[in-house]
Amino acid sequence: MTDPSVAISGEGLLVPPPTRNLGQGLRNIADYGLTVYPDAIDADTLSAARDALYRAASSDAKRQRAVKFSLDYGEDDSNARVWNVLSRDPVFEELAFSPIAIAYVKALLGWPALLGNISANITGPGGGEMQLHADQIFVPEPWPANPQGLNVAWCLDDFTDANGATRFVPGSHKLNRAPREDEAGVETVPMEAPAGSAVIFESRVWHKTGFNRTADVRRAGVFAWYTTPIYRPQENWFLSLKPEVRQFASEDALTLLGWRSEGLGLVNGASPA
Ligand SMILES: O=C(O)CCC(=O)C(=O)O
Repeated sequence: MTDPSVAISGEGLLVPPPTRNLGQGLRNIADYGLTVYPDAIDADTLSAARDALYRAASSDAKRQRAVKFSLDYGEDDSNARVWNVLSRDPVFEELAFSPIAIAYVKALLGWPALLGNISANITGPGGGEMQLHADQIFVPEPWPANPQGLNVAWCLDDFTDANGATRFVPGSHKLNRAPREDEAGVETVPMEAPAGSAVIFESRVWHKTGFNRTADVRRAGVFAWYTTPIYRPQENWFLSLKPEVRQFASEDALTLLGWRSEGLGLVNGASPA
């Protein structure tokens, strides 16, 4: 089966309506691979996170530390990625350790789980799209029957078709494999969502950053990536995290960062204290 739009549901590329209900959100993820949680952050947090992110991106650019991404995550002058936002401003702790995100992580992945990475993608005018992918590309195929990770995308700007909203192949998680090279061009649908929404998607659903076709609109999204605890986090928190984050972290946050654990990541056979 090479055409996921046929494999999925026969209904075309539909996305589920937004919901704040966890049960409905989990059903959406089971059916479509994704769900949208509207108004997931209050206006003050949204504005603080947006300011902090654009400040960090501009500081990176001034210091020639900007990280670009596009098709191959490399060669695009308009799009920018900001890694490890947890160490850039305390407001990002509210996203990484948000009760909404943690509820989905516990329900979908179980507990303990790990925060693999939290970074931001800013699309810029004319910015290219990313390669179609599933997030658990590091899991050898055949994949287990359950998702090994979960992504919570925090929309800090409105995500629109024109400004490069993340594009999905809804239902593609049911194929339980990564897209093949000859499937890079399959039909996708933009997940349009107002600023302040969280787009929550499981690790097997195919997706990519969309083209930014605007003349002057940027699109900032913070992507918090969580996995079951058998995977090494993408970010090496023990080396990269600002000490203050750990110092004031909740027990759930310490678990997500690997400073509390069960079974793996122990110190002398026990969870780090
Ligand atoms: O920027 C986006 O919309 C998607 C980002 C993504 O899929 C990634 O960074 O792996």
